[in-house]
Amino acid sequence: MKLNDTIAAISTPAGAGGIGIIRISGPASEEISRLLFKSRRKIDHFKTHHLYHGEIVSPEKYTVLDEVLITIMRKPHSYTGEDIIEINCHGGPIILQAILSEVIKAGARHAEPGEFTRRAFLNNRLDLSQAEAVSDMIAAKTDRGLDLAISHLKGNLSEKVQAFRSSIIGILALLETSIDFPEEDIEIPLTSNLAGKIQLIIDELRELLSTYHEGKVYRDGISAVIAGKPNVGKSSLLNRLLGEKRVIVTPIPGTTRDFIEEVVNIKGIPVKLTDTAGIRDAENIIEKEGVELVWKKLSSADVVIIVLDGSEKLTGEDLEIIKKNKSRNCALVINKSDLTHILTDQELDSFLPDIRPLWISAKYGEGLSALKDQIHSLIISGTDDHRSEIIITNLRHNTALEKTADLLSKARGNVLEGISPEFAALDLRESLESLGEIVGETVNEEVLDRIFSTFCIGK
Ligand SMILES: Nc1nc2c(ncn2[C@@H]2O[C@H](COP(=O)(O)OP(=O)(O)OP(=O)(O)O)[C@@H](O)[C@H]2O)c(=O)[nH]1
Ligand SMILES: [Mg+2]
Repeated sequence: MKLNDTIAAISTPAGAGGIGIIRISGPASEEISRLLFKSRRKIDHFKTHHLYHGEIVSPEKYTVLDEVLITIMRKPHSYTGEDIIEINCHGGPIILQAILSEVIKAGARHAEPGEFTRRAFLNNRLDLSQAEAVSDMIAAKTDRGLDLAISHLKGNLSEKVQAFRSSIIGILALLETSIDFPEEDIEIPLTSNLAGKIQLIIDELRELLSTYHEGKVYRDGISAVIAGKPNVGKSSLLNRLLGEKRVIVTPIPGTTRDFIEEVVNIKGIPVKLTDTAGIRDAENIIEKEGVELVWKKLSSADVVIIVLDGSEKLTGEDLEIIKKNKSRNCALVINKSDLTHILTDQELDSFLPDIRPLWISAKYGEGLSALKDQIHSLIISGTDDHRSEIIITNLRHNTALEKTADLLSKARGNVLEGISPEFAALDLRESLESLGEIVGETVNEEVLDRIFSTFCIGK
């Protein structure tokens, strides 16, 4: 990938909006703007990081394309570390495209996905874990997911990684002294002391690694499937959790045929909630097919929400659904609590002794917060709920930290066995490399391509 040319892209989302932004980065940014931007003052006299009013004019046709505001952010104090021009124009797709094509004609090239951030990384404006946090911030599905991304962008994870690195370098220095001057009388800490120091780092790494489950849940979310016989109120429950009338609800059993999926925010967790067709002995081929699909869907769900109708007696269908899901991560909901209670908790106790049923009314919105609490605790157990700021959310980071911890364990083993210190030193050096992968000091082009290709264009 070329780094010395000038790139441009529309940085605002597709579609119409009040304002649209075109971003240009690279050495020719100012030259391109000089060609297209007309105002009373000369661009050369513009102060960096100030907004100026003017017009974008097509140099070939001498026509005004739009009235705009532009900002020059001169290097090195810009997002990419290069000269950046941002054109704030009216947010119509035709206007934006017309201005972008003039910018391209004037010498820029279309930016690839994530290329602005890639340049920021290559120019040391941020490290790789911070660059990934930029993408996570944009993709965040809940406020909690956003908080975690911001913490990474602020460099909290990078700082922690650097702290691990300096501890390892300290140990490595001790080992290397004994390798370099074996005959000299240099005091090397006792083997057990050295092993103890390595163990401390391993313990800290393992603690950080234990946050990954939670981090992944808040960043990527989980899937929950609502299941039950027809007419118990599954669709009503989805609508209620979503806060809008998304699914058709009628008193006719068999109303829902296909899966309906929506993401809802349950206590900071993005939950992909699926409403399903009611499970029953299907009468026709369409329904049979639908029910088959429900069983399949249930087998891959992170959480199953079993819904029963509290105003009716338990049926064979209810029992079949309970039986097939009781060993899974499930919540048991008794709906229609506003009607006369026919079902009792005691009755259910014999089938599901370990699960406390929750009475709700999907129709009137009763008992929903207890259900949300239960879904949250099914996913994140009490001990998992870390309040610390540093939480691992990214598989790549998790893998690198695991590898680091394994290499440190190997080094510790070698120290304890009294094997020549070269071996432990080698393991420690490899562990440093593995930590370096997180912040991007030891990654190759291929990894960078993979990471930045998931970004949006213009970021
Ligand atoms: N009284 C009362 N009625 C409810 C409640 N929840 C749902 N209903 C009613 O029960 C009927 C069925 O509701 P749905 O949400 O369509 O039930 P479903 O489980 O999706 O049904 P299928 O799609 O046919 O499997 C509708 O008439 C709802 O208004 C509730 O909490 N209380
Ligand atoms: Mg339904």
